[in-house]
Amino acid sequence: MSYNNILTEVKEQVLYITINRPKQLNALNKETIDELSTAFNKAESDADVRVIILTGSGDKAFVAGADIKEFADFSIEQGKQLAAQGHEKLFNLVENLSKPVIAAINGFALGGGLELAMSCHIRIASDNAKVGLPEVTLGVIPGYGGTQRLAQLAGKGKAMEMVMTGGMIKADEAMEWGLVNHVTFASELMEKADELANKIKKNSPVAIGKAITAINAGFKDGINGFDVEIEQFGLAFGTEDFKEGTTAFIEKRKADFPGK
Ligand code: DAK
Repeated sequence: MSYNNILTEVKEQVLYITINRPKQLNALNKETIDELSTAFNKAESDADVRVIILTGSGDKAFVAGADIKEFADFSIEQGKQLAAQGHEKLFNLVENLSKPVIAAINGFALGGGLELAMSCHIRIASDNAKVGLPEVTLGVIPGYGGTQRLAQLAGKGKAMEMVMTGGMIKADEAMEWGLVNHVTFASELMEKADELANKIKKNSPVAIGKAITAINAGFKDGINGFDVEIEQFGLAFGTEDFKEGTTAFIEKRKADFPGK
């Protein structure tokens, strides 16, 4: 499948998705959101994909936000409708994907760009990265889950400060805030993402999917995360991955998980 705004490549069970609008600092227009949605949906059902690494093209930006030129003349109704669609199409899709998604933040991650990174399961930033939610400088608020996910990751006080000031913080500070898991030299960013992907892909894909479901459950309204954990834990016992994992341990060999 060919796309206009993203590049995709699968290598050794890792899908690399690169947002490819470097002249616009990879800003998310509607077509890019649609293409990302298609790529993530395809990855979910592709048995050859075990981990996904998402990054931006060029050395300046992961994503510098939603495409301001596109949303500049939206009405109240369009704003609400597009926010709801965007959540469903991309941001919640990524967060709830059963396959791990690593954001490799290679520069600016602003507004919708940081919101996209925060939807991913793990974030790594290059040392030149700058992140922020500058929406209030444009007269809007974060509309792709930023008010919620930033508070979950960094705490309410930090979220209030970042959203109200509209300011950016550097990679090291983002790590102190708990917004990113690792900071690397820019030249080593993809290497670090690959290192994590390689560790993850050795493990049971089915168990990983269940763990994502259980961890996410604790952040959803009206759902008891402990109950979901118990449910998912029990279900794991019925999987081929569980049989393979335990058999391999007893036979003193490395597990080769079928992902079923
Ligand atoms: N949208 C469109 N174009 C952008 C862009 C963006 N977000 N960010 C950068 N560009 C474009 C610039 O216009 C410029 O294009 P040309 O003028 O060359 O045609 C090109 O990328 C290079 O940018 P600069 O020349 O500005 O580069 P600098 O190095 O000088 O500055 C910068 C880099 C990242 C500091 C600066 O570009 C910047 O401040 N960019 C805007 C950051 C920002 O405010 N992002 C938007 C946050 S608001 C919605 C839901 C959510 C949202 C919207 C709608 N709905 C549900 C409807 C979310 C909104 C946001 O993300």
